Amino acid sequence: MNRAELETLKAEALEQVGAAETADALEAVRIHYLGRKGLLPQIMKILKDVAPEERAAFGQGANALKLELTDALDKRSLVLHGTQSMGVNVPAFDTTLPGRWMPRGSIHPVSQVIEEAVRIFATLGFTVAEGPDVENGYRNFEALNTPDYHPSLDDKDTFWLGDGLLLRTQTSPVQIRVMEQNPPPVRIVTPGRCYRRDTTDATHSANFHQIEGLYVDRQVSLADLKGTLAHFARQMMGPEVKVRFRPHFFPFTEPSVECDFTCHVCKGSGCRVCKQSGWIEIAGAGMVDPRVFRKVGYDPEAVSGYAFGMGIERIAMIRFGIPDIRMLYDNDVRFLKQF
Ligand code: 2U9
Repeated sequence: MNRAELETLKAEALEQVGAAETADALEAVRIHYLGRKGLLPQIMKILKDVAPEERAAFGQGANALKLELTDALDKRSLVLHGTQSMGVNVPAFDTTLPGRWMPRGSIHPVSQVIEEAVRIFATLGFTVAEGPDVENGYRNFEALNTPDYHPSLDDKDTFWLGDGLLLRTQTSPVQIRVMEQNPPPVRIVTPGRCYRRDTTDATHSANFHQIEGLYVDRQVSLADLKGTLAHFARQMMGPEVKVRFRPHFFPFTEPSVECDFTCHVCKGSGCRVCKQSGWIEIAGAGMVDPRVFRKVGYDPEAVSGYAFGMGIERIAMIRFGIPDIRMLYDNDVRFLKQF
């Protein structure tokens, strides 16, 4: 065998590597050329019979053949076994296999209402603030001008955790945190989970969601509050909804109001859903009590503000016609995927 024959052998070997369509066929090519009893070991054996003046060149040619062939085998093996991606061998993707079924989730109705409410208030300049579910009695009650003899502090209404900590009964402690840390003006909404020791029934859940709002600046008035809630009502329920305000009492606002929207079912004429009144109670609100401002270091002579709060589940039930609050927490996909 001479050098030219060696070149021919190399060309043949490389062609066979390229033609191998399976890993087994490729392995057969490797064994044929590089295996213990393969062609290349045999060539090495006859090296001593080659004429001395040709021997060095022949040896180099045989080595080059071995290296090139090994490289070509490795590369072809990668192609047959898989593709090289980010330095990792990924199994070859079999495009003939049927696709895997991936169930598509949907946004929970409670999250949908929160997203929509946040979007509406964002168009009015409100930003979102969030805080922890575990709070202390000071931020949940005292800073909100709720005296320690108030019934809502009772063990049968609030989940106390010990060491003066509790599960927040409203998201108002978030507003306290924001005011403690930022000078006025403040314009925030606080969506979040709240907890009350309520016995569960069709309209009550010990765990529910609120969105509250707070706007503090110079000369904020009750008229601003009414305009904001009326705008929210029309955006959330449709342009024909009407809004009314009734006097109320909350420890943290003065004056305080409750806000009703016309019934979405009868449009105000009276039906079973609104107990013939034509109205549905949606939100509580009012002008922030000066005592609350003093607690966070704001000057009630310099600034005023309004605050409001509403239950998300209640709005979700009205919007989607859900008759029982517990359906929102059963996590039955047949129910959830309808929204
Ligand atoms: C600060 C000062 C005042 C937030 C307010 C209500 C009235 C209210 C209820 C609606 C339905 C709770 O989920 S619900 O049961 N909320 O009636 N919330 S005013 O007032 C604040 C908040 C923060 C610093």
